[in-house]
Amino acid sequence: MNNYIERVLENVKRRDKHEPEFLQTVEEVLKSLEVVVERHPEYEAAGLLERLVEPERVIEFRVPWMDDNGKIQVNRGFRVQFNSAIGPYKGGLRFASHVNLSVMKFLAFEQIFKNSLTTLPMGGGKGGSDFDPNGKSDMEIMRFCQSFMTELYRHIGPNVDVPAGDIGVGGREIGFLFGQYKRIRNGFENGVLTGKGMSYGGSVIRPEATGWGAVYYLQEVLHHQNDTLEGKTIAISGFGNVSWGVAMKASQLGAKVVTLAGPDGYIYDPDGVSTQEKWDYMLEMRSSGRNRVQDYADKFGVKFFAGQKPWGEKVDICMPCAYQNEIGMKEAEQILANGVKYYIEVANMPTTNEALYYLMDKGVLVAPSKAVNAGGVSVSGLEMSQNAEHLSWTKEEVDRWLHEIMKSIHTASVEAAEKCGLGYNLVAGANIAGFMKVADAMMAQGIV
Ligand code: 2IT
Repeated sequence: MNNYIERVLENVKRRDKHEPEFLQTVEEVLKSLEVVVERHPEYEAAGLLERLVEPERVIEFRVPWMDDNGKIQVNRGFRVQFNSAIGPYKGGLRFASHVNLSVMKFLAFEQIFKNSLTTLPMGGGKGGSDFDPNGKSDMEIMRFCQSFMTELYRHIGPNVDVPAGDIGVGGREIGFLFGQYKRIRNGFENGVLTGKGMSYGGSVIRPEATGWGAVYYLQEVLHHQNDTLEGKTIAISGFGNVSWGVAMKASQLGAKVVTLAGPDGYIYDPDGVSTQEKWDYMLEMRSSGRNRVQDYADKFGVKFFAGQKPWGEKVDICMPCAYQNEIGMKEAEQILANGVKYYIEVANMPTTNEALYYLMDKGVLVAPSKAVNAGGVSVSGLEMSQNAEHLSWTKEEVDRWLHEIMKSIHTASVEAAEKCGLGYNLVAGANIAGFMKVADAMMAQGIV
């Protein structure tokens, strides 16, 4: 590996050794930048990579709230403001029990490159809490969100930092968060959050955008390989908002999602998750707070596999849509043994680095999450513009624009990798393309 990159990486490994997820993403991104760094010696002179891997600001705070039994609960809140070279910090809030500083930093770091790829002016940030909304009442969730925002409000703003949803944060949570922000600020600044409801400045297609965008990106990959979606079977994990969008768009375009997965196991639906009734039921399962995918099997009379992951199923395409690191070597070997041709990451960093490079080495076509799932934040960027300009676009306009953005992300990745002599490498291509714009901006802005 390039000397400069190696030194930066060693330093991160030493200083951030207790943050495994963050180390993992830094290693993956920097590894892609070898050719670029060799062509641009001025980056080393400007300490560009050392600055890139250090967040501009990390905020950690106490979130006290009262549960329905009158008991005081305390969670930990975070906002990582990682890089604002190309725009205000932008990125989701995740409420889940696995949230910690390492997870927040990995997500914020990924977000820098993802947001850059969208071509919109958005920096990288992420936040959240180790609060788990599953099984909580609406009033508990409201009290938690109000307490969370009572600290967060002082760090965010339409031109400063614009949070959105992620795992555990959907329309309901964004509503409570916005209500409290507005109350404290005494002003209607709806550009401070995205993923809002339609009645107070939300964008059409924002709920669908991540899943639909992922399928549009997949279409580009297939097109590049002279292949099509028609008749393809797809295994996915998760059963939330992103999985819902993928299942819907894949069926509309002639393919079939045959698995869904949750913490309790996975379901196999040979007919595909391909009807309005099934899509609606997915939303019901998610909002029930039961966090069980077995409910789908019971409702539609399909098979449920308790405690198992879906990656042993024989399909054409795998699209992990749940959590980080759900695919390690064991799952990668299953995927390879099943002759899966396309491995399309959708969740943020669903693959361990070892498994990711293994699949690529063995000739599986791999697409990286920071490109594939960028449709969500792209429509968030659009929501920000609509709020700033007091206008609203139609479903057709937003969908057409989302489709174009996903195409352009694929094209930019292909071109960046080719320019560096790396062939059709979507992983390196996304990292390089995302990095170049941020690097240019950082170089122009001096040592900050
Ligand atoms: O991972 C992501 O890109 C998100 N959770 C969405 C971020 C956003 O600001 O819409």
